[in-house]
Amino acid sequence: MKNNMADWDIYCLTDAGLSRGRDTVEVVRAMLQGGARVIQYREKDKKAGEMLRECMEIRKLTRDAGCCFIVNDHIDVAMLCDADGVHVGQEDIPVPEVRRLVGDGKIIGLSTHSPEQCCDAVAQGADYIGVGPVFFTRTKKDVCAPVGFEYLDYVAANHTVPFVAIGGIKEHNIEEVAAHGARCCALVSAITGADDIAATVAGLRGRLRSASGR
Ligand code: TZP
Ligand code: MG
Repeated sequence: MKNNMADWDIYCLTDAGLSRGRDTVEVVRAMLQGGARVIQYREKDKKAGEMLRECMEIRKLTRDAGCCFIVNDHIDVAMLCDADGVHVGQEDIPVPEVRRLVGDGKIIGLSTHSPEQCCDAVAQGADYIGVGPVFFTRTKKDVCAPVGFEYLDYVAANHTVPFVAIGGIKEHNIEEVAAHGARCCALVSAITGADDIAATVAGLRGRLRSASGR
């Protein structure tokens, strides 16, 4: 059965390059200590063998914690470790082809940046969409210009597909993002680069949940 996306709040992503030298599996352990309900493995500079090894370990940890586990880009790694789903971008394997590979039981997330991409994502059967970058970010290479709140407002007002706001979200602006309808926010650098990752995730969850009345 697909993971309960209604339960998602802070969507945590890994990024070894922004983790201040800390091991990715240890970073995930801290995210789980902070109460993460969904974690995405997103490593752009690792070899497939290392990714698979780390994902197998993360799968065990997330399963024990009842946390959803999503793998970015690598459908083969996602399937081999029995992740709950896979996340792709506009230039990756298209959603219908990903679906053929992973089946109906897995979650497929798609990054979107415009109303047209949102409509396409829904039509193609994405289970959730990424909406962003809301703010400027240095984390993603080849990132498009920030979409601001305009696109976020559009998705919140016009669609029922679950969505995750992303891009430049920090402790100081997460309540504003929630006020624009985001029940789930994805953060990379604000979490992986934090002194105390567990406390940061717990604090962000509290802020987001109370700002969105949960
Ligand atoms: N997709 C759109 S922006 C982004 C991704 C993966 C990076 C967000 O990182 P940060 O550090 O939370 O701004
Ligand atoms: Mg991708």
